[in-house]
Amino acid sequence: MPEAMVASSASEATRGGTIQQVDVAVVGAGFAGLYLLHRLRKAGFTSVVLEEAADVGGTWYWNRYPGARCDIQTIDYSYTFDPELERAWQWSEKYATQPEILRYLGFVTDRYDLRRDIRFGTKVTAATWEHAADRWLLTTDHGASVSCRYYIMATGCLSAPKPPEIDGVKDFKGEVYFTGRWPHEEIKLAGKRVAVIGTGSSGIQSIPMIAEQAAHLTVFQRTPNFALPAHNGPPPADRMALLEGDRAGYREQARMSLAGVPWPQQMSVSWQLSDAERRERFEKAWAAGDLVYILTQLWADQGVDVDGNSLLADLIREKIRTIVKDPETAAALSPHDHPFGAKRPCLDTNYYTTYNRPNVTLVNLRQEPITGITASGIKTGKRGFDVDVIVFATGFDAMTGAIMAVHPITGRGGKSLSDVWANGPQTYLGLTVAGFPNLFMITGPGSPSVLSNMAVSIEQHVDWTVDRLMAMREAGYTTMEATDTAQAGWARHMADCSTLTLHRLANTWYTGANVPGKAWGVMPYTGGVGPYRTICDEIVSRGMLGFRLTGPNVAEQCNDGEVVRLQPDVRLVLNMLADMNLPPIESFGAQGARDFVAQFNAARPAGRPVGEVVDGTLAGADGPLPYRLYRPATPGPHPIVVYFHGGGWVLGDEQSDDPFCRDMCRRTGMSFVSVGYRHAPEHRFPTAAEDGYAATRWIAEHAAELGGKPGPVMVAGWSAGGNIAAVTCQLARDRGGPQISGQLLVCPVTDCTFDRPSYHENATGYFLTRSLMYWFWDLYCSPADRTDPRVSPLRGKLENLPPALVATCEFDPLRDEGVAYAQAMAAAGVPVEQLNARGHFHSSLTMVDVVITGVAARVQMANALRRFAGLPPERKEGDEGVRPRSDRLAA
Ligand code: NA7
Repeated sequence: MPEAMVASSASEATRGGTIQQVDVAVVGAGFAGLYLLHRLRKAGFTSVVLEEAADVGGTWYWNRYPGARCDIQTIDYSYTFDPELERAWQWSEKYATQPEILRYLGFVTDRYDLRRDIRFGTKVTAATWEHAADRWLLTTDHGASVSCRYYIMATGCLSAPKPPEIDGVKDFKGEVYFTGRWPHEEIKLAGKRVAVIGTGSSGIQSIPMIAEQAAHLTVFQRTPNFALPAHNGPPPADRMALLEGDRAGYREQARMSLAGVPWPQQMSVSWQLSDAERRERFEKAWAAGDLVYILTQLWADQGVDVDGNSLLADLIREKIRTIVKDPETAAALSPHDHPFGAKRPCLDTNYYTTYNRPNVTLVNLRQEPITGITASGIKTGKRGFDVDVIVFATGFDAMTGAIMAVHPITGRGGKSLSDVWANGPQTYLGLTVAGFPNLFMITGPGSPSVLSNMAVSIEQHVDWTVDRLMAMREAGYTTMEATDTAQAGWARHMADCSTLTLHRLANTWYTGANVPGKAWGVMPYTGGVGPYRTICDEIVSRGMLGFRLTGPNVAEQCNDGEVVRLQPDVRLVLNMLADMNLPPIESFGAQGARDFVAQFNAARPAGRPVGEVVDGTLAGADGPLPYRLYRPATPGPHPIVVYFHGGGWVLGDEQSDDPFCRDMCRRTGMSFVSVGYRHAPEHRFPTAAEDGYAATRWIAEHAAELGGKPGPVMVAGWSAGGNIAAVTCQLARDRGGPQISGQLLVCPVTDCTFDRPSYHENATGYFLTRSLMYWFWDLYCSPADRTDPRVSPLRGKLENLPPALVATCEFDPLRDEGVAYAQAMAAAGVPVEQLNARGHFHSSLTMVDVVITGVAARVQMANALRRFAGLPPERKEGDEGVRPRSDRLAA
């Protein structure tokens, strides 16, 4: 008999007794819990939903403060699992009010007859994994306990309000309200003196409404937030037409997008646009009144780069100054402590204009912190404010609060979830936790959740979870648990993803910084909704990778491992390349391959501006060679780096690593001279090496003419260019100069053997293939010459070489020869710094602005060059590892 049927009859028998038996227990009857119940029922699982509130709605049940609305367009913030349901409901507004959303959820509940399996007014007080039975036992504050095979938290991300954290609240004699627990009955504020503490979304939505009613409103603001006009009204005709024109396509595009709303990926970068073009885009976005639009559609670097971001933040601050008449108030309302979007921006209706009203006062808590609450009102360090009503819009213990703090959850071996998460949430996919079998979280920490359209993320999580339960039932498994390896891998992947965006640079509820004592870390998955979905699907297609499955009559299955070992943006690039299904580059022939690379490079984002770019000609080993000089914007003379491009001695030219040269020029404050050395097969070994050496000598001799600092130069190169740079250092040492003060070798070719492990492990699938390397070698160098140190520098004398930084990438056939060269130089007494870029491929570090996660490596490389030149390191906010100025918020 299927388990569902056993449980079902057990449930019948014990209903009204002390334990209710079900297959699945769900906590929460909001967006997630309702859809879960519907899917579970259809799949034949017996289920119960336990809900503390008196009715459905979840966050929309509790958050009924004046002005509460969604901030994703409502046509996107809807269920999409049933086209009939979509047709049966019409939203009246672009951003629906809380009452309308609550009506919608009630409508869905009734349409699918869900209420009969929801126990309202019932709070779970403890959840314990019972190992002998392989089931969860839940105790509740009302009615029967529940025994279930699977326990699913559909508790929402923002449902545990933060305590007030301010002394004296209980002494206050007036009325106190929390936006997150607003009373159901009408609250009369007319004629009253009202205080609002907090200016997040809840404060910003409610303040204009409260100001219209109150005799006087005093707003206590700790951190100003970016707010954008919602321009609410009927659902916009253009979006409706898109949706109705191809509903299935529109929904699918949302599912595969980054934020769960179907906007295309923006390609132009800020420095490609003029001031006027940027302003035009900004004005259009300001008029559009759409959070996801303004967060993603202005320029490609707005969400990933501090400079690109501040261009946008400046324009918003300018708007605030234009709207708010009092300059001091405008200044206090202007955010300066976080990048735009790093903290959840708000959508408003008349927020900033509200501060022009005579009955509204803003108190800047950064200048006068609240010292306490008294019987008559609020005291700051400077003054007292007598009020009749205090509204706390102070937010939530987000992401983990509703799961962890609400009731003790005890997993395998008596482990408590609070202990396991004491230093921050640990999950696999934000869905499961090692040590807690059969426990699932819908939109838990570690999933895109609050950085996405929740409706899309909820449906994906519910579908994935219920599909897994069905597959397990089919195969006879009764438990499913994440492995430690998979969970640790996910934590690494999460950390990698968090270098992609600027969320790590703000103290917010995304990072736990809003709750005193909470562990700091970016909790939502920042890699995007579409990539996340493909990862979840990949786990299934790879045999439930990272999960241990057991059952009474089947052999245990555990296909252990990490699902993503590549950096997130490298994964996207490689997937894109795989989708293009290109023939091997070597099949094009040398000229065809050069044309292909030129075409490929033409499609990449334009390089960043530097002070000056000058093309010229220098004397090579055997005639003139072109060069391109990149000069910093700072006054010179600058130290000079001689740069050799990649391309296997066959492809590329002095312009082909343009974005990398610009990036390094900006980061180091040094001039880069990229050399157009001659290529094979027209010019075989040792032409490239001799050109490299001759060019370095010429550049050193003409340093002053090039605007550089006379004296030693540095050399740098990537791939075959790294080979030329390494060889140049050996030749300069042996031929009496020029003086070289340091070498930066990025994924260099250093040896002619192909038997190191990286050549086998990464032979295919990572763009630079083993067969492409064979082809390069064949075109450049005959077998008899290959052990010559001018092409295999690892075989040369390594003493007395300039200090080096050797960068290698994990998924690169050349990795191990780079490591070998670094080790051999170090053994020969050369000061060597080794950089092993985890999760990167051969092109990662030079694909500036495409592989954003390469920034940490580029910072390290730039610092090494500065050190070689005798300069101190330079760090700027936004670089990897640079945290917000303070890890904690001070009032
Ligand atoms: P938020 O966005 O967390 O906002 C809470 C606000 O309250 C924020 O301005 C806080 O300032 C402020 N706050 C919190 N604690 C204090 C104390 N102790 N003293 C003074 N000010 C304080 O919560 P919301 O409910 O507005 O919005 C939550 C999400 O719901 C929102 O992002 C949307 O996704 C929907 P701080 O910034 O911490 O300095």
